Amino acid sequence: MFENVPAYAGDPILSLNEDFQRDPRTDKVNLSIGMYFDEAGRLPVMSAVQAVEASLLEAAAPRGYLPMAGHAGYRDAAQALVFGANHEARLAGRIATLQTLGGSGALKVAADFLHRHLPASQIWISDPSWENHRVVFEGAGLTVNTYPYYDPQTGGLRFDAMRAAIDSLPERSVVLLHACCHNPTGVDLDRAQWAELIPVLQRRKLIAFVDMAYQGFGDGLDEDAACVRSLADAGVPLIVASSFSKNFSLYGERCGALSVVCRDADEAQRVLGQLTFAIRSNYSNPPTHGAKLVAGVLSNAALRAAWESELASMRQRIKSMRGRMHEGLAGLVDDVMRERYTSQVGMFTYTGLSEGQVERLRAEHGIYLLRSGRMCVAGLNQQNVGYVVSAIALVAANRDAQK
Ligand code: KET
Repeated sequence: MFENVPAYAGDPILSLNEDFQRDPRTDKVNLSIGMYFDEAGRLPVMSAVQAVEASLLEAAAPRGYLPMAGHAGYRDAAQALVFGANHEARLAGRIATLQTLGGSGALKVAADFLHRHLPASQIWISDPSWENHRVVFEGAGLTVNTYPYYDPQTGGLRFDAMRAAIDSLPERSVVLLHACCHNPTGVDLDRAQWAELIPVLQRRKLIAFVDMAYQGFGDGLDEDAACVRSLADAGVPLIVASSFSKNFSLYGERCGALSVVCRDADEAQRVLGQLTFAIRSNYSNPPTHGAKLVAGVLSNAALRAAWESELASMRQRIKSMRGRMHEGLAGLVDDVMRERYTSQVGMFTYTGLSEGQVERLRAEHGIYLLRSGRMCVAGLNQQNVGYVVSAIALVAANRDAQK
């Protein structure tokens, strides 16, 4: 029956992470997957999460089904975190928010919704974007196109080309934007660029679809969501996929949310209903545990403050590792390759290393980056950063051996 099923080539991120786990070398360094590791190289279990978990264990509550749209307290807390507690659209009941299986689940549920209710609309993603964007959207039947984004010459943004491309899209096209800490490049729009782009989306009658998987890892929780709030203020039709995987360090609990900002509360109710149907037809309803953890932290002032401060120190630690790379590489690589460690933001730096150089880092030094040259800076620490600097200097200096 299944003799003609071809082999799965594997995923460029998750399969590489599995290769890393199997690598027997003791000095190996995992800079591949977008996960935050602490100074000791471990995934943090945040103290506020531990406190809620202890109380859940104590209560030993029964495990019924959640509603299809998810845990009510979680949905409300997730919405408030994305839009700000007092955003007008929120107070007016114009935002439909549902609990999803991570940020990925939000992308998939929204993609199913778009495919069913706006079948003529195509989606545009940045060039480059997170590899799985194309996979999820094409998997849901959408046609995926790209708009210019990254400039390999400068390690920065091709903003004019990006804006011009978006300014020429057909009405009702969907534009996927990264709220902050762009994956894979670490290159974000600044405030002035958002202010220039938002009227274009509005005028061209486009739908903004914002992926926010790294809220709190750029400049701060509110700062990182500023573009989402400006889009909502401007009345641009808006879909937001958000995730607690990284900022709560709850990867395996699959905690995400999908929010759609509508014109009025009635439209929001109808959209919520159709999104609920998309969930029912995919996996029926979401799991309880992670939702209770997140809702428990966000609804308690003291735990929330503890979480925010722990997240702030994670953000600071990433910045200090960026500084260490920048300092360490002085005189060893050219300035364009070096400056990006401090000019780019969030978990990722697009190193500009070639595929051949990335392969040498893995084969000769046990240092894992994505083939695209993306480095997860959050995998660096005081112990390994010097080793990574030296290895990059070695492979970057030997240009003849690049391919
Ligand atoms: N969006 C973006 C931009 C993103 O980087 C990730 C995960 C997700 C969504 C998915 O989030 P989740 O809540 O886990 O469903 N990115 C990292 C892990 C992965 O590829 O799955 C990464 O890029 O390494």
